[in-house]
Amino acid sequence: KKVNIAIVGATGMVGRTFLKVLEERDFPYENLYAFASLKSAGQKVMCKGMEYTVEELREDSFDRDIDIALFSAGGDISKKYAPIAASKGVIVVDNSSAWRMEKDIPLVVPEVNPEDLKWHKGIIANPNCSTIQAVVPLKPLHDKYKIKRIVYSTYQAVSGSGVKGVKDLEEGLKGNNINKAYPHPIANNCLPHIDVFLENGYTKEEMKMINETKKILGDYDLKITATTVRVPVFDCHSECVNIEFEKSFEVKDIRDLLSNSPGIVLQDDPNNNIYPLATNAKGTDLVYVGRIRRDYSVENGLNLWVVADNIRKGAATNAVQIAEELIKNL
Ligand code: 2RA
Repeated sequence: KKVNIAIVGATGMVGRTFLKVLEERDFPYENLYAFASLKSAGQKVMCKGMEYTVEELREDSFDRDIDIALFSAGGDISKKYAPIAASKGVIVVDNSSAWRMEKDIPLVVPEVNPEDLKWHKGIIANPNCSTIQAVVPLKPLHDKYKIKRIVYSTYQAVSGSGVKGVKDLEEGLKGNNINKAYPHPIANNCLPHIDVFLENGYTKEEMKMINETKKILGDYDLKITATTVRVPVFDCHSECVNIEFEKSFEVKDIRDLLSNSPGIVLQDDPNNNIYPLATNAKGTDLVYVGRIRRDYSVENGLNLWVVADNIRKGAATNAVQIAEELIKNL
């Protein structure tokens, strides 16, 4: 069934990737509407060889026949306009963090918890990029071995901060520390500071990984801690995931399970220097897993290295995959 789709934030980094992924996956839309702020209105964007004129997002923007709206325009825009769209019968897939932890809003990674789409009430939240790539391998492991505790250490690309982050690194590598996105030079630094610091000493990014993982896996007993770090890499997030299971396991079985789980590619042959790399993951929609090895410091402990494209699988593609699931039932 062909549907009418809207892109809110169409000229941003994720917005433009929505359009690219819709085209690559030949998403079956009849009409496409592109919305952005007044300053971007009038710009042209392309999808499937067609040119679309970006319109200014207004309260009456959804007073037309739209089935699904993909939002990536920041939390404030989502807070204001997602309910307006939903009130007109539009199903919103929102990439901002505005709605993720609301109890009646599903937080979905299609390979992990597609069943949660059944109870949406008009707004569906796309998880944080660093959470999405982690839960794809964690889900099959949790189902088979029951996870007790997770320790996340992330190495996140500057594209996670949008154009400002990319510019900070580009200029920084030339010796110009313009510090538009970050309080310190990102070139030649690892900044243990993504988003803002909270009272508990964690950053919002770290608490997103902790809280979103529990909601997506549907297990609030999970013990999780996280350190999220910005590194001088343009694209793709890399993550060290340390896991403690309730049940015992054989590493061979873990490798077999992961290589046969949806959305995962195993790249794990250290003797031949084979392990997931950001430069290999860029531009793809899969989650790459390697360095699979037992953590001998605890009973039933495991270490993984997980890499994915933070703008694609971490944001745009995950949202389009949600939209593909939704149209199965329209
Ligand atoms: C970041 N995950 O990497 C956050 C938002 N994209 O900055």
